[in-house]
Amino acid sequence: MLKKNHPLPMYYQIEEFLKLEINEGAFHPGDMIPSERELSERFQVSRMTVRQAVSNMVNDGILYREKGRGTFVAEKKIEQPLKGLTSFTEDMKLRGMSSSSRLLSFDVMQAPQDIASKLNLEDDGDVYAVKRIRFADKQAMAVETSFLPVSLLPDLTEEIVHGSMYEYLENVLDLRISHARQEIEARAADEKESEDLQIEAHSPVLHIERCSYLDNRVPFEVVKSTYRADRYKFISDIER
Ligand code: 16G
Repeated sequence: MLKKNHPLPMYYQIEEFLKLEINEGAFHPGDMIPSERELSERFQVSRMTVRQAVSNMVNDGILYREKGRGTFVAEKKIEQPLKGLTSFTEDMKLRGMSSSSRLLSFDVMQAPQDIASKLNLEDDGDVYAVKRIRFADKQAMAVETSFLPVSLLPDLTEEIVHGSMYEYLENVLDLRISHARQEIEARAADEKESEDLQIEAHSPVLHIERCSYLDNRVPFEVVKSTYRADRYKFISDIER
């Protein structure tokens, strides 16, 4: 099964073997994998080698450990291409997943300085601050706070943002969403974020800050989003 005198180290071969088994459905998300002892007997290698393979897979987010219980298969991460300006609702639909939102707050306020300058607003420019938890198949994926100019969307309501905001902009207001600029950073979730996303305190998250524009180059949204890093990864094609 494993090749002893192979240039690829044994722990690496074990990782590849276990990944294949997971992909082929021998283990499903949430299943416990065999213990170190069982794996070392099965592969005829030391427990150290097995430990190395399992640790690498835990670091890669393929497996997760629960203290005192064992090591389990994690759910596959959602792969989000860094191309195409799609809404959360569209993203989930594309994957055959259901999307929903929990509205945490819906306020109208004077735009904070940094938001006002990104949205090209004058001093007295009011914005909506819409904070939502976004769910995919009922699992919390992201917390998003969107800032949108009141002047552009005078009739926005709580009911509208329970559904798709982009759908409202495009289909009801007939606005054309065109492009965006975003920054992605790694962070540890703060207490509130871990509570909203139902993850352990200080878990890794991906923080995205994005400014989106209409086709006439008018900025319509600044969003600050926090995505679970254990469920999300961003993918891009690059060329040389
Ligand atoms: C995405 C956008 C967010 C936008 C939302 C609209 C990022 C980081 N954020 O989540 O800016 O408000 O889509 O989704 O991608 P909706 O149409 O489902 O409300």
